[in-house]
Amino acid sequence: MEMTFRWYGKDDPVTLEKIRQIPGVTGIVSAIYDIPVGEAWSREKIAELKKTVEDAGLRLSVIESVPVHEDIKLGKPSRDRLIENYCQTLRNLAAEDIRVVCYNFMPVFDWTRSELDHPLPDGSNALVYFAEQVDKMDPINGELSLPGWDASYTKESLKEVMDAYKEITEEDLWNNLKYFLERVIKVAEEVQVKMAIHPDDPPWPIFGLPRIITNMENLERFLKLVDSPYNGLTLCSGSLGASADNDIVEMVRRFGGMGRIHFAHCRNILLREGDSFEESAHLSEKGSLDMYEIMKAYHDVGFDGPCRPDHGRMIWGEQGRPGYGLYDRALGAVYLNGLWEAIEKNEAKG
Ligand code: DNO
Repeated sequence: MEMTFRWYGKDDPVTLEKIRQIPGVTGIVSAIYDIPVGEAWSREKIAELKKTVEDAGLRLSVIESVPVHEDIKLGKPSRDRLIENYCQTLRNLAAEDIRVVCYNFMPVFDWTRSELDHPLPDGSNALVYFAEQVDKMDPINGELSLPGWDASYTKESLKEVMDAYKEITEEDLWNNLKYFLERVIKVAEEVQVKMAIHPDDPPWPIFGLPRIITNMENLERFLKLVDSPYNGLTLCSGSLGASADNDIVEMVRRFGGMGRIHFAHCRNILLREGDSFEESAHLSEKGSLDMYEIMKAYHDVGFDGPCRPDHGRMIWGEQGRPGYGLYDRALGAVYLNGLWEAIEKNEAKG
């Protein structure tokens, strides 16, 4: 297992120099943020990102994300050209020896929360999803803009794309995903880049938009759409864990055992009544997930891919990108590495 950390590029207040000082973190998870969604990433830009990371003494381990254009998810005629661009990006990433790509297939909105700085009793702030607040949210006219959301939409273009989804059923989305995978995975195999879909967060439909990468059964279905080792998962414990019906340990054992988890997102969440949750600290006792059992499952299946902590709280007065400050994620990385060391040493003793 390689411990990694997400870095949002040169504008990220959490610099590579700081990340390098977190004990046990060797890999960087990043992306190119100034290329419009749908265009191919040039080899030069990829090489530049890689060099920046390597000059700081770290390794560019994963691209998160190469975003999928909405026209592909909607199955529009323009998708063929956009998929070809996507494939070209994969070829260029492979040419720079980048081997894992994370992406998602959530219509319009990436991960969604109702509040970004909800105060917790210990004085820290956390991201929360309170269903009754989300139900009242108006994504088109509302004020909330989440760090994972595409900021390039105008009100009009957002309305247009949301309207386009009114015609799209879950089955249509499955078909469009299959169409995408049938083309992209062929190239991923050729150039040996592991594709790792990120589950939907939260794992249920929001704002009337369909969501399909949500549970065990659907993950099975996803992996069968194109049954290739290059068609794999980013197993995000927090995203899937937001539904109490999802057993993360079982998922890690099942899909990790098949060699289909290419990237592990390990974070804890505290479930509340009625499809609501808080993003707690990583420590098992602070949330609803047993992080020890999750790491043990990764260890048992022989997982040797990249892993990262995720969505830290804001602690010690830190200001910054919600979920992506330095301190709490660093604590998360060190904690996960601590669990891993203990598990490894225990196993070695027999
Ligand atoms: C949230 C992240 C997601 C993830 C994308 C992958 O913090 O896990 O934004 O990067 O869904 O495409």
